[in-house]
Amino acid sequence: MARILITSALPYINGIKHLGNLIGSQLPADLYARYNRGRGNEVMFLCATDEHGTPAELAAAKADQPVAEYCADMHKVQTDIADRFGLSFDHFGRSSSPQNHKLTQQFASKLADAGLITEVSDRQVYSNADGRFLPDRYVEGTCPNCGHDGARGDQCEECTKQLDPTDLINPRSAISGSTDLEVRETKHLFLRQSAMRDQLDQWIDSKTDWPVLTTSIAKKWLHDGDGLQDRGITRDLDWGVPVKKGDADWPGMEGKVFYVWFDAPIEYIAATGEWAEANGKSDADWERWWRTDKGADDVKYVQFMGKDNVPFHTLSFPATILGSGEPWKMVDHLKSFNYLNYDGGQFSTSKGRGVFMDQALEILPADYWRWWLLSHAPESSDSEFTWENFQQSVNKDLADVLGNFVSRITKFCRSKFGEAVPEGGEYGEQEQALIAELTTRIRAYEGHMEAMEVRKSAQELRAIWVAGNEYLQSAAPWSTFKTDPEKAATQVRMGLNLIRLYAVLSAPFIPTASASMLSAMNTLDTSWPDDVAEALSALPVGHDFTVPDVLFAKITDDQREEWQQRFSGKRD
Ligand code: B3M
Ligand code: ZN
Repeated sequence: MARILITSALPYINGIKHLGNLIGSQLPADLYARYNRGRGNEVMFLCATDEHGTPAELAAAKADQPVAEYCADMHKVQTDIADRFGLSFDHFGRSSSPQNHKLTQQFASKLADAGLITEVSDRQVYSNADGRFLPDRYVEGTCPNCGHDGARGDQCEECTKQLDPTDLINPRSAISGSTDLEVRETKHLFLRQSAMRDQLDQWIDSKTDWPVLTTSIAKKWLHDGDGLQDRGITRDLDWGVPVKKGDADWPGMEGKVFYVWFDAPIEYIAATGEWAEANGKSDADWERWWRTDKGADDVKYVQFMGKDNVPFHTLSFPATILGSGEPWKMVDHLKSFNYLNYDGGQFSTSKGRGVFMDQALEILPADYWRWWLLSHAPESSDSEFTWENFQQSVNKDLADVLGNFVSRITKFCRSKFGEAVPEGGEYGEQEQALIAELTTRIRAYEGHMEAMEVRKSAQELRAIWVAGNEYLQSAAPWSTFKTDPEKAATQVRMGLNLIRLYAVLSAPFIPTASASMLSAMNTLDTSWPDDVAEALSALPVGHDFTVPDVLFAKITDDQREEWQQRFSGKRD
């Protein structure tokens, strides 16, 4: 049994995420977590809300709430939505937790001891109109790298370049819109990333099995020279982890907090501590996932994220860990995603363009979305959500191929043999051929899942459903029954066993439908089909079942048009 540690990039606390965010990290991470649990591996799957920094402060100000209260409320909202999407986190934490405060301050202390932190008199943007410093997203302007207007002071979303507010051309305050800005001196801590360049370079070179998207982004920032500038890790803000050296005050840093991108990845570790506390576990129970001196050396650690987060996970966070000199578990495999676009443009949180997670669940259950998003994951390039494509894949894959199969076989059995697995005889030639085909396909499915090839996994799963349909079509028990009822019974027994098998294989993609299928088949047997022939005899003769409700309803043209209209513009 392997031990798999899985983290998804932490969604910012500022509002409900859209489907593009969901498919960029949390959903594929969930797929992988569910698959590994299904294979009997020990899984620790973590996520949390990313609560510090300017996004949180700006959103709280907009909601007219104190920031701590805003974050507590939004954490509940995000937890509930994650739950309803079937995101099976072992713990969904908060980067504002006491565990993260403590760990972040400890990391800073270790880095300082190692001589990797310097105190710099830094130049920061100050707004005369707002009477305060404007770190990160408090400043907006034109990207010096690609010319995109609307780049933020921390990063350009368009070209992914990490920025400092002073880099922006034509800067303006995100609070007041004022352009009456000046640069003032203020003291800050800098992490000497440049001193760790060779170490990071070697570490990335050792990751030969990483996707090209990941390594190319990392290498670009490493070798362009400016990717590994020393980075300011403190800010003039009220909300965040106070700058301390472990438990001790840090002279000169009073009233400052750590930069959100310094504490956020540390929350991956801290969330595991939160998990331990919430479940009455000991420190040793979470440390065995993270400390290589305490049992974590046999852990496989996989991170999921959108491409804009890659530089922080391949350079900044590893610099924190390597620099601490402590034996923390580092990422083994980093799976990154391109962007999902929406109906001829981009998803936009600010414009309310596209479907947001709460709205999606108002119109259809989670499995419909999970299937479409995962089977169209933006892996090798950006991909696009269109309502036509969504309607087509739901109606074909889910309703026609899978749903129809389940409905046909259970209803036919009920009408001819009653609601129990009929006896018939041994599986014949046709069944053996099906078993052979499924064996090949299931082994391929496992290979794709293990390689985190999300689209290929979905394609293979669909092919597995199709194989069952084709079998049913050509075996045609409804005709066989007229001349050879015993043979028809054998075919139906195969069909019912296929439903259980499909429930097990499909659970990572469509957990709710899988649970309905298992419950209709009246079984708790979710064992993985290591031996397909055996798996297709799991439901014995005489085993009771029921005909399930319709698993997937088709999307009508009217619905499609209505939704297309509804999500095209400004969010109300
Ligand atoms: N919250 C950025 C994002 O949601 C950020 C990820 C943090 S992962 C440690 O795109
Ligand atoms: Zn840019």
